[in-house]
Amino acid sequence: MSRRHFTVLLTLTVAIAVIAPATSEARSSSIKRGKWKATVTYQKKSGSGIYTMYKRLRVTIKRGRSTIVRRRPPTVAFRDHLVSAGRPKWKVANLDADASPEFILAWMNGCAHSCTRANAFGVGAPRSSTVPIHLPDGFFVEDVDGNGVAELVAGDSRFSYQFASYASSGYPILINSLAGGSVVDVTRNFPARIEADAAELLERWNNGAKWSDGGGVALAYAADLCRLGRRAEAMVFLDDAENSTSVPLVDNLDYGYDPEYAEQAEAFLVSVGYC
Ligand SMILES: [Ca+2]
Ligand SMILES: [Ca+2]
Repeated sequence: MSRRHFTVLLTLTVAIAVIAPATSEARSSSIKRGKWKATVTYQKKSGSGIYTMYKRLRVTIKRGRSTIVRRRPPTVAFRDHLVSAGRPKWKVANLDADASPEFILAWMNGCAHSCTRANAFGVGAPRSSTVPIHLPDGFFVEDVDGNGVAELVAGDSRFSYQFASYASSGYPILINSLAGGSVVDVTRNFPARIEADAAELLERWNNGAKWSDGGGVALAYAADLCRLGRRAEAMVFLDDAENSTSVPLVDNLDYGYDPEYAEQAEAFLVSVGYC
């Protein structure tokens, strides 16, 4: 190489180094299970600290050297599905009948509350290779009935802000199964867990919610009762709650006693399939 060519090349290299974005902003996170390895790569979009946003999520799942899945997280019912507030995190479990692990990627999509979105990347049947699931802040992977197939356990995010502030919202237990390749609500198969959840909500009610901003806790308790086949008891409870606790009023600026609380709470529980 001539001196002139070397100078041009050096100049170009320096120019590219200046123009090119810093590669330090590319990130990745991996998890291993046996011969399987799942990786998500992503790039910093904006912000800092716990407010950092990430973009361009890409997932690769390998078994040994073979790539089984390589794709973006699936498009689901929210626009910013490729944006994550905070780093995306992996969980791994066996979610269906075959012995291969499933990898679950969870990320926040930037909304204020109750907006963790998780995606299960199954590595069994091709049809179920990606299954979008919608769960609130924090969910657990747990084999609830000990049959070797894990379920996803959380509170039902649809109850957020219902008849209560966010902090005072009540969330009935929700148990999802992905055993068949799609998301199925199997909560009713676990009445003992619903009973335990109802007992916690009733304790919360008696320890304060019954006097103020308790519309969400009463709603969640009634939801559990309905799932236990105790709808009449749930309706009596909501009628009593209407007279004892305050809820956000229609204008959302003040709290008070809403004479239509019980009726509206029942309508909500019917609309989400509890009662
Ligand atoms: Ca499996
Ligand atoms: Ca199970």
